[in-house]
Amino acid sequence: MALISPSRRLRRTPFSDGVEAAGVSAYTVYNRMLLPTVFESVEADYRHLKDHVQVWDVACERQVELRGPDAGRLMQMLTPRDLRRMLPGQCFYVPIVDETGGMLNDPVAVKLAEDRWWISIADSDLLLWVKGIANGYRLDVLVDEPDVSPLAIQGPKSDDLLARVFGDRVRDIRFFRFDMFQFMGRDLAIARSGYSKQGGFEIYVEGSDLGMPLWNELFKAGEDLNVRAGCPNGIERIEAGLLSYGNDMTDDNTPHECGLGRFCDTQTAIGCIGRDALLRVAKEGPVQQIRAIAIDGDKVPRCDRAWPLYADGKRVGQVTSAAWSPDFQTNVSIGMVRMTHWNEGTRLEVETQDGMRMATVHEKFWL
Ligand code: THG
Repeated sequence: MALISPSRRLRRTPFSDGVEAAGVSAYTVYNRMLLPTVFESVEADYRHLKDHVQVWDVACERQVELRGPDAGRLMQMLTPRDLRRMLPGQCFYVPIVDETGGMLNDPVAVKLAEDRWWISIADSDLLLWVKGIANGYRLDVLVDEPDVSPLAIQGPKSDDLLARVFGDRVRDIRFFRFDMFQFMGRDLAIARSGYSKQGGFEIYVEGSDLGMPLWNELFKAGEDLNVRAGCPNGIERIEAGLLSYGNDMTDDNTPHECGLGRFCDTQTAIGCIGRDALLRVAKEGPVQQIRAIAIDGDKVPRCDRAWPLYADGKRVGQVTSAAWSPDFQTNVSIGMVRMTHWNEGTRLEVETQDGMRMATVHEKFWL
């Protein structure tokens, strides 16, 4: 593919200067912002992520802030996950659905206070939907995109790196919880979360002016830990079964089709806009679902389009993300498979742009 032309519509991040100095070699566009995808090579980045520690510019995970007395009510209107027991200091992975039960986004909800939430969004224009709901229902809440840019620290040495910059208290942060820490006299939320299964944190950097000072401090502190700039890794996230909105699912899919039923409490999520629709589809159960799919043969080409899945020449689904896994010595992939063919061990054919391959359906992901 040719290069993408930079312009004001394609936003840089507070860390872009650091990302460029670190030798980024490819970007994608996410929420109209730059998201690095490769530094050395996807395979070399993968090895380093699993063995050391990386700093990821994930500023493109923009925040939709809800502020005011109706913030909690609005948040519950957006998701079928029951939020009544969620406390300030917690993060929840929440499917967001429309009135048909279709997925609009799969963000992390961050509860800062009863009347203040951040929705850390995947790649879709959720701000517009949320503003529309808030205004349409005349809710007493302010909805906007604050100057907050997540910086992820991921990999087995994440605790050691962050403890050097923020103190040993970071080691006490529990999974999907956050606590407040100071940097240059300013308060930052740091959560134990992130788009990998290698462990780590996400720093919600509030104020673009802190971006490069924090970036530089992390690299100085982590020199002997072999810290590097990294990014969500296309191999590791497939091994882990971490879904990519717009790739692995769209607004045509329900959370149940996406395997996100464990994040839905549709019976008790009173107020959720998609509740009635989801109660109807949940009664029948989904007729297709996300699966891990191992693809035979050597390294597959880039999965830049949906690859049809066939059984006996009939279409039974599609693969939407795929990569060669050095650790598992197979091509790992994520697909949506019809009920008739979604059981463990089912053999299928997948049509890549370079031809047909045999593949095996799995009921569990690799990590
Ligand atoms: N962190 C933050 N914002 C984000 C992402 C993130 N916004 C965009 C995108 N990633 C949203 N998608 C996901 C997908 C998976 C997870 C988080 C965000 C995730 N899932 C774990 C899992 O499925 O194993 C844990 C879920 C749980 O147990 O609650 O972490 O990464 N800030």
